[in-house]
Amino acid sequence: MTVTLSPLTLDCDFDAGNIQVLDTRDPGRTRLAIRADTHSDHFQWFHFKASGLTPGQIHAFSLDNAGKSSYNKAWSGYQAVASYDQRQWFRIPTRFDGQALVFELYAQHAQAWFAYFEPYSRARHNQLIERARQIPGVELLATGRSVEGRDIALLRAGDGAPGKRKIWLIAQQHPGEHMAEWFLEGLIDRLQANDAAVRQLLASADLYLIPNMNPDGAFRGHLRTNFNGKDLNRAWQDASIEHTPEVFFAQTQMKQQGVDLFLDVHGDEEIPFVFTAGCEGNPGYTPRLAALENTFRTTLCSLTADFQTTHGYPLDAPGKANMALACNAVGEAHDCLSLTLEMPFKDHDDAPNAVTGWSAERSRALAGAVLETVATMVAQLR
Ligand code: GEM
Ligand code: ZN
Repeated sequence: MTVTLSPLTLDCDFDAGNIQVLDTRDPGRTRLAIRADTHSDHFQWFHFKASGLTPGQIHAFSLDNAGKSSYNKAWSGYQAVASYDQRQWFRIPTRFDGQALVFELYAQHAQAWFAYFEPYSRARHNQLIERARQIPGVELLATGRSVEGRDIALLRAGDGAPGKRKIWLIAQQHPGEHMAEWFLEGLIDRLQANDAAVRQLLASADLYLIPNMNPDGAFRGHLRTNFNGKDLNRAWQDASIEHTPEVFFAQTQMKQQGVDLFLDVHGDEEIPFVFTAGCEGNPGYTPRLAALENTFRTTLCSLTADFQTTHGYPLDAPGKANMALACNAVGEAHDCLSLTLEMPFKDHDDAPNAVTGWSAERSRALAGAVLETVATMVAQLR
């Protein structure tokens, strides 16, 4: 029996939306392209809605410019995510031919959303901040402003009393790395639970949290940059209110409050594992800091199968670190344990999940293990 598919309607005019429609004449294979970040050549993040799907039929979508994206080697082994309700997301069959990334949905409903990773919306961010402010002991300590004027919330859990260690976590400098704010949501969930590990931690430390460092880029469906096309994780040596107010705000607050442990939460396009990168290339790197990095990694490995230390970025040679990166700049300025935490856009191949790959849920759960890790280390930080 021949089934005539109705023409599809494509939409991305919403929070974190990104797609360019090239050709919808064949509803069985819609041709699309990913838009670049504003004032930048970076692109990789995509997120769009398709309506007019025919349940029971396969609809293919082709991102024709994927082969020219920022991390075009990352598409091999990658599977796109889809959702019928924007809550339950699942991986779908995906192939990359060196030019186009093609993914297919055996439609169960007449509309679906597709994305590079499960998006974290601005509305959910606003709800998260308001929920956090209701947690006893948590306050909105300061609010920065992005280039376009969006709030950048700095939360503090704890009273800021003298002698308390200051634990900083920032997320989503790179706006397409939505797993980072899912991670911060998981951390705030644990603060709300106020379990033994949280109470142990907050007895001697305060948490300083910036759940989204790059609200303009996130809302605009960027991969890498802020509204000015600046990579915030290359701005920590020359941040300015004009070009990178997001970093300028965070650095100013860190100078005011102090930092005893810093975690910069990211996502990685290529490496299918959860891992950290440290400050081994910093001029001020010491055996003390090396030992703290090792303790963090060893402890986190013991607490979750969703972390490992075999795979990750190449180590920086001594004195050769790029000091424009947050992790390196903060570690050097505050002589503290400072790490970049990377979660995959693909899956954590030591403990794969065929249905979801790496996901929002696993990002949230990882935050709990990180919080427990930090709770065991507070007394060692200085
Ligand atoms: C990475 S951090 C790169 C760190 N590299 C080394 N060798 N320490 C970036 O900004 O490029 C973080 C990310 O984008 O996820
Ligand atoms: Zn990043």
